Amino acid sequence: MTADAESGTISGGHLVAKALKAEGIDVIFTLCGGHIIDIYDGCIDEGIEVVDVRHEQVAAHAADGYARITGKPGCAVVTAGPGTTDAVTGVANAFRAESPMLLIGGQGALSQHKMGSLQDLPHVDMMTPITKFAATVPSTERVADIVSMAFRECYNGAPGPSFLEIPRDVLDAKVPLEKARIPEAGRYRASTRQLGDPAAIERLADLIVHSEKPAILLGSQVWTCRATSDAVDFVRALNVPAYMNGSGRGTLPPGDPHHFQLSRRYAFTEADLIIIVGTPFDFRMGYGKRLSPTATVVQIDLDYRTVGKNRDIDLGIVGDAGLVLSAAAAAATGREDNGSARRKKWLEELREVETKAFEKRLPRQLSGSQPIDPYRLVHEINEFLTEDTIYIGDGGDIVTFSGQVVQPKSPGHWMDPGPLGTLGVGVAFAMAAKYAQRDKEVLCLFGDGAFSLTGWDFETMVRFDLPFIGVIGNNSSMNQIRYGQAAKYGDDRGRVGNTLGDVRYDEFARMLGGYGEEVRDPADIRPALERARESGKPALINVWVDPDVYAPGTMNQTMYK
Ligand SMILES: Cc1ncc(C[n+]2csc(CCOP(=O)(O)OP(=O)(O)O)c2C)c(N)n1
Ligand SMILES: [Mg+2]
Repeated sequence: MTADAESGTISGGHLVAKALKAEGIDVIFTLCGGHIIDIYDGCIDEGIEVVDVRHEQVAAHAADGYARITGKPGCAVVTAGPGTTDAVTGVANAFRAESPMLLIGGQGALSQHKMGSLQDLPHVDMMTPITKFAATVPSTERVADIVSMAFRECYNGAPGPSFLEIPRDVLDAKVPLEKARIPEAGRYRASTRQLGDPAAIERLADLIVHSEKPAILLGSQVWTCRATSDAVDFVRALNVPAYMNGSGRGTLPPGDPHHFQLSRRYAFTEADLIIIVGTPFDFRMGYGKRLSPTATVVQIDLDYRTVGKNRDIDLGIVGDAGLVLSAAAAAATGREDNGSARRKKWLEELREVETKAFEKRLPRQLSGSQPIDPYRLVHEINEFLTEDTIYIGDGGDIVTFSGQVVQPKSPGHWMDPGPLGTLGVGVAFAMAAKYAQRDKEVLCLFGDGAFSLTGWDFETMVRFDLPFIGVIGNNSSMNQIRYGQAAKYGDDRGRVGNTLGDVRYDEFARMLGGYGEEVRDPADIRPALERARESGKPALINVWVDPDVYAPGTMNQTMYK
């Protein structure tokens, strides 16, 4: 027991730590500042570990990543002013990715409000458009109360980030324990899971039972809702081919008869029923324009604002992916014939398209050319992943290649920034994933440009003994942007603002106490990955890839058309 507890008082920082503990949070990601140190002191008492990083953007991305991996909210704590502005990108990324995290920012003392105190900025104004809730904590007594309020708001509809600023005098002051409201674990917020309109679920069951050619897209919310087994049961019971995107990847393992990937465009053109689960009609979905105009379209989402946005739908259901899919499966199973046998031919048709597309690309994946074909690199990574490898993609063109080839073997084992497309999430996501799941292997594929943005936090991975396998697809360029520039302005004038040095990231890793090696021959990729695995250290394998080869996904981007 601390002296404060003995004296019957408690400070704001200790109240923060108690509120975090009530959420089951066991770590904060932070970069220090005088405004926030009392939170660290509280964390010591509550047994919450303080992981101190080298850039606040990384702290915020790590909180986002922690939320995705654990299903608990993540927390980042940063100082006032530049500490908070540095974290904006991480919060924004979590906002677009629907990831529940709390950013706590310091603030000048209330007693110096608007007097020009050190690092004073209007944080709440800045954070309001990119959070579900942003507020100032007005008094020490209310610190834990408002933290619990922020968590409640994180889970309103589709989850997302909250922001609180705590003025220095509010944080440091001590109040009598009995005056502070300290919400108790499990007693201050309710589950927000919703089943959806029962009539709509009956209708979905009807549609599926009568469909000859259905297809389902399992998006990120399938993972957010931890709906893996409900989704798997649904597609198996009703014999529906499944495509996956975002964090929904890995819901079904590769090789599963209902797992499809390369035939998606064909399926969405030929299907008579398309069920979109937990992913918006945004740029990744061509704003919903690429679906067959004659198909019946069903959209299931946690957020009512997403349903029917950008294109009309035939049936919308606002609810939890798992609850909705299991209720629909149950309703359909009650019918005399749920139609699953009739759909056998449709699955065979799609499998054929799938196999042809795979075989067409295979020679590229096995290419022995030097410099290395990026397809070969991502192929080797895909072969190397185990059921227990969490895969992270952080880069441009190289990650676009991997999106086609790399298939996570288990649910929740795929991490990408999400629709904000933020470069620089990789080290932070690796940090959060390894921290939360020590028994998992973590592999991150970086573009050289992406790694450079936040790469210094490789040192944090070393300091906290968080081994992971980093692979840099090094083309000494920002290739995804270069492609569009070359297409628009020609090769010469297109080579501006996108050229990076030939940097030895393997040496950088070794300098910081990690493992590193470089690869030029494709035959050396696999052995290098294995040595990185065996090193038991944070590792960077610097793979020189051909800078003049672009991913089809990059070449097809609508922004270049
Ligand atoms: C923070 C951020 N800055 C800029 C961009 C724009 N951008 C998208 S892809 C890309 C190039 C990335 O280069 P690299 O990571 O080396 O991958 P490559 O395309 O070369 O494979 C850039 C700059 C972005 N998405 N995020
Ligand atoms: Mg690059």
